[in-house]
Amino acid sequence: MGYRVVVVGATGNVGREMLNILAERQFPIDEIAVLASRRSLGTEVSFGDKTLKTEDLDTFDFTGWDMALFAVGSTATKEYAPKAAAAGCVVIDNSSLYRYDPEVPLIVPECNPEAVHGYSQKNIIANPNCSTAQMVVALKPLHDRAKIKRVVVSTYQSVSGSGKDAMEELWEQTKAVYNPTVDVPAKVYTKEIAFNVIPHIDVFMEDGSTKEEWKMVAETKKIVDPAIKVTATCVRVPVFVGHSESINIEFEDFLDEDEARDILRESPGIMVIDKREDGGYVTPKECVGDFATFISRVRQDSTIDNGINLWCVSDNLRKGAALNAVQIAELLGREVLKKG
Ligand code: 11C
Repeated sequence: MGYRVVVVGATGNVGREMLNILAERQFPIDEIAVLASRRSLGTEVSFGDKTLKTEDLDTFDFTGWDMALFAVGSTATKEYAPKAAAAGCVVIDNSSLYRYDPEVPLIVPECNPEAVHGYSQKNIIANPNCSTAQMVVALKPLHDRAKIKRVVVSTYQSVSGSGKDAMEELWEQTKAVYNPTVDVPAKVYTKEIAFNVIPHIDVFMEDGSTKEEWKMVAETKKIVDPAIKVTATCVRVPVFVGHSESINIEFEDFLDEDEARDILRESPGIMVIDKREDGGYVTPKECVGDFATFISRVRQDSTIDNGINLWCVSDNLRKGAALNAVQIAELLGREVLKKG
């Protein structure tokens, strides 16, 4: 026996990846419904070798459905997730709406799978922000060994994190560079993204940081350890898919770079590619479509007593969103619903 699963926001970047990953991982499904807003209604989406027609989120009855993977913005989530949850359908939500709610577990299955049991407080589980998800996969096993005090992270985030319109904007601006008669003004971003980098993701906060940077701080604390201090600078780069992060970690105890590499190599969800030679590291282009979080450039930071630097790359639509949501669904099935 399998599950009755709903994917909400099935026509977006993340919704489509959720369907791909549910099919790729052969998630035990008896019935699947794909929902979209009125605007995308009737659009067809692929699920394995099938084509599914989207149904109307506004009128859908969640009663009798086991779980709903939400991949819509916070406004639609606010309206529809409580309806699904009240109907007895467990919501796995990719928006930021519930992430910081103490009654909603925020889960990266490699880090805090035990938190799944907290789902019943609201019948909702939150999926973290993409830049947090890949970072905590790397931090958690190192924290278990040498206790992390502080993390300094700089991100290089792909445009797919902002959705399909942003991917289109990068594509059109890139082509326009070779055709000076065409002007493609910035719409999604505040400045041109083609052949540029923009140190601004999400809205500005009062302290001068951005919400994306704040999310990395708050979510790492909730998922790994509230004692870890994180300072982040989040930057958009002209890459279609795949977020990269330069991470500097200060530990309480000394951790040798070889041991750090070995720990990461043995840890779930991580692939270490670290050859210290030309091309012996992973770039975002190479991680697209993969499940792993890739770690390269592990090395001692000799400017502090107990420091390690590393480079972390992952497919933001997968580990950063859809894959993590499906892993939560698998965890919920295995530990709680026990149907599959
Ligand atoms: C980006 N990290 O790359 C964002 C996208 O809170 O789920 C995901 C935003 C979120 O723009």
